[in-house]
Amino acid sequence: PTKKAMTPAEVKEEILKRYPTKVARKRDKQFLVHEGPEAMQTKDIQANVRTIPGIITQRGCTYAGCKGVILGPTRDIVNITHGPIGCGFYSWLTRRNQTDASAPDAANYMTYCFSTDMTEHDIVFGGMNKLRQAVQEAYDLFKPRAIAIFSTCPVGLIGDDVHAVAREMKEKLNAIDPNHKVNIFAFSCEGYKGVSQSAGHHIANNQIFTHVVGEEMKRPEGKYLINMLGEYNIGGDAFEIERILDKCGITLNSSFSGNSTYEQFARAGVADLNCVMCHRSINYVADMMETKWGIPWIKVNFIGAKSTAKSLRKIAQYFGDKQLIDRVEEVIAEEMKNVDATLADVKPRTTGKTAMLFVGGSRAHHYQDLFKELGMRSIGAGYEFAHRDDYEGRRVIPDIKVDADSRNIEELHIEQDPANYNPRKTDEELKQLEAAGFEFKEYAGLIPDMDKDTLIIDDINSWETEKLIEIMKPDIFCAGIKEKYAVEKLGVPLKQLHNYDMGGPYAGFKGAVNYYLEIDRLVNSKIWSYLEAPWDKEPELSATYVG
Ligand code: CFN
Ligand code: HCA
Repeated sequence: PTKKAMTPAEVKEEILKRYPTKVARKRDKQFLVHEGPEAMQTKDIQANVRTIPGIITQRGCTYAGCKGVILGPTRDIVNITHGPIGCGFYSWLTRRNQTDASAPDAANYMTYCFSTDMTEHDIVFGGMNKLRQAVQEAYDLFKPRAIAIFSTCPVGLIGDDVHAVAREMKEKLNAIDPNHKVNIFAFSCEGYKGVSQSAGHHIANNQIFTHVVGEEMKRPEGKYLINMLGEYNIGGDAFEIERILDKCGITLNSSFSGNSTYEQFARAGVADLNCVMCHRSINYVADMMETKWGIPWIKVNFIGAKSTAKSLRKIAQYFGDKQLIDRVEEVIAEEMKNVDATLADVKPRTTGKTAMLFVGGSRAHHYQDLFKELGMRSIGAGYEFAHRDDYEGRRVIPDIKVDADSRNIEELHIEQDPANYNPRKTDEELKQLEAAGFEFKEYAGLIPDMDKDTLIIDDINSWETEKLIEIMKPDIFCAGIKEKYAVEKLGVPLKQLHNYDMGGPYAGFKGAVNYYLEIDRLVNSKIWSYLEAPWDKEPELSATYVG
C-alpha cells in the first residue's frame, strides 16, 4: 500500500536510479511525467532514436515495418522475402490482418509464405540467382499482377542488388506474354536500416508511391469517394469500418492496406479525400498524394464509438452535402443504441479501473478513447517507435520540429503535375472550410490527450515494464506478445493491442461493443488475485528468481 502512494515523479526516479548514469540520462528524455496541459506545451519528448544496446526493447525491425505492416495485408501481390527463412516465417500472418476471401476477384497470396530461404552458400556466393529463380517460380505458378521483393539484413550486408533483379525480371517476364503485365519492384528494407519498424513504413510508402500509386487512374462509381490510409484490417477492423461507410453512402476507393488489392493502390489518385487512421505509418503517402494530385487529407479515428461518430461527421462535413450529413446522423443514432445499451451494463463494473498502454505508433493513443468510454483511466502510455509529432500533435506546438524522417517529399522529387492536378475542392472552398473551423491535418497527439500525473514513456523496455507494474499495479496492461506472459505472471491481465489476441474487430460501433465486453471480462476476472509467485510464499527464493 505504501508503494501505491508513490507520486509519478517518484516512480520515475525509482525506475531510473537502477541504470548506469549515462543510460539514466538518456532514458530521462524519453520518460515524462505529465505535468498538466499547459506545462506540457513546452516539454519535448525524445523519440525515434536508437534503443540503448543491452536493453530489452519491444521494438521490431525495418523489414517487419515494410513487409509485415504496410504490404502484408494486400492480397494479390506476391511478397517474396529475400533472406533466411526465419524472417519470412515470422512475418507470415502473425499480425492477424484479415482478407475478404469471398471477393470475386480474389487472388489471395496472403496464406503463402514466399522466401528465398538464404543459406550460407548464398551469403558466400551471393543470392541474386536464387532471387531470380524465386521470382520466376512465383510467376510460373501464379501469374500475379505484381511481385514485391523484401530485403532482410544479410542482403544489405552482402550487397545483393534487389532492384536490379526486379528491373531485369520485370523486363524478361513482360516480354513472355503481352496480355499479362506483371509489375515487379523491390524494397531496401534491411532489418537494421532504421531504429525500428518506422523506417520500414517510410521505405514501403516511397516505393509503393513510385511503382504503383497512380498507375491506373480509373474512377469507380460513388459520389463520395475516399481512401482509407493507415488501416490494416487487424481482426477485421476494416470490414467494420467499410460496413459503416457503406451504410452512410461513402465509397471506399482504396485502402492502405487492410484487405486491399493492387488495383486499389493503382487508382488511389482519383479519390476526393484521404482519411488517415494511423498517421505514423502512412503520413508519407497522404502528403505525396496531396502534392501530386491535390487530394486533401484529414485525420480520422475509428477506435471508440464517439471517435467513430466524430470521424464520420468530419467526412460528411468535408463534402458539405446536406443529404450525406443527415444520413450520417441517422446511422450514428441507429448504431449508438447497441453501444449505449452495452455501456449501461458494463460501465458500472469498469469505472475507476486503470490501464497502461505501450504499443506501436498509434494505438497507445487511439485505444485510450475506448478506455475513456468505459470510465477507465490511462495512467501510463507510450509508443514503441512513434515520432515526436505523434506524441505532441501537429499545430498544437507551433514550432514543432518534425524529424527529418517524417517527411520525404523533397527526397522523392514529387511535383504537382499540372495536367493531373485537380484539387477536389478549389483553394477558395478549402479556405472557407478552414475558416469555418474544419480541421484538416490537426490532431491532438498522445500527450495533450492524457491527464496530469500520468506517465508517458517512449520505447519502454522489459525492466521498466516490470517495475511499473510492481509499483502502480494497473488493472490491465496493453502491449504485445513479447510482453504478454511476463506481465501476466505478475498477476495483471494483458490485452494484446497488436493482434487483439483472438478477438476483434474493435474498430467502429460493433468493435467498440466487442471491446467493452472483452475489457469487462479481463478487469473483473477473479483469477488474477489467485496468482501467487513462488517468492511471495518463500521470500528466500527471491534471491534466485529476481535478484
Ligand atoms: S496495425 Fe498499425 S496502427 S501500422 Fe503500426 S503504428 Fe505496428 S503492426 Mo503492431 S499493432 Fe501497432 Fe500501429 Fe500503425 Fe500494428 S500500434 S505495432 S507498425 N501498428
Ligand atoms: C511487428 C508486428 C507487430 C508485432 C506485435 C507484437 C504486430 O511490429 O513486427 O509484438 O505482439 O502487430 O503484429 O507489431
